[in-house]
Amino acid sequence: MPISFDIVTIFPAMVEPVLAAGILGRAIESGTIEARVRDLRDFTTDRHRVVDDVPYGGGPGMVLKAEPIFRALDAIESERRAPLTVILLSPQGARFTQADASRLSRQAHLVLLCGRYEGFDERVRSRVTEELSIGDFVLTGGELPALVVMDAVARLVPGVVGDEQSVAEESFARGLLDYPQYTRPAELVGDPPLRVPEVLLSGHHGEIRRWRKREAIARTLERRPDLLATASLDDEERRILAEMRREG
Ligand code: 9WO
Repeated sequence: MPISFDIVTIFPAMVEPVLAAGILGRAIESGTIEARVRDLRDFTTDRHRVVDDVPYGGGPGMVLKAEPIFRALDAIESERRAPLTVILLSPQGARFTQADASRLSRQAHLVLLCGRYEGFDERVRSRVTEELSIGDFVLTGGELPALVVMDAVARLVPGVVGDEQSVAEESFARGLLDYPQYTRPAELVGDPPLRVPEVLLSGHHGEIRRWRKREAIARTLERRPDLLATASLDDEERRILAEMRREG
């Protein structure tokens, strides 16, 4: 059974082209994943298809009404005939991490709920399974974060990314930053010329493997030392890290 996503939004046009392009687009086309975009206005009952209203207590801006969202969730639930996992994207959510992506990629179905304006009627949260944030900033809506979460989850589903090994071995899966990568040509002309590190041209696979480990660990130590607390390192990597720490 392919993993399936329902994205609830008042701007389907913001979401649809992203689902048509690239690796996600190919995975949807081939049926490896399923995605449906639900226009929240289709779940209103008034002539003007109103989804927002003024905040109780006064104040600036508009708040997304609860009933259209409840009707959208009821419709999805009836189709699925199962309780829903509903993810709300907001700056108030828990920080979304690779571990969340991995956990969510094992679910059969996810609803991604995109907000707009100054927020949701708080009662919407009674139907929300988890609230996620992709970072400490405010956007104009939850659509881009929903696509970020979907992209990170979908690429972990078997068959979506061609090379399973690259997904399994990528740095973040193990809690390290990537090692530097190069492709042809071996030298870019200029002053100074920019050369690919000699070891990568050497054909010594053992040395290349160790160089990449050293580079990944050095970068992580330099830029994201917090990751090292939870990284899953092998014996050789632990030795390299200990040595780098000793030598400062
Ligand atoms: C806007 C605003 C303006 C004045 C006073 C208070 C305010 N709060 C907001 C606000 O948080 N608007 C949100 C816009 C409502 C929910 C959807 N929006 C959103 C989601 N912006 N940023 C996100 C988001 C989601 C996940 N990760 C990072 C950001």
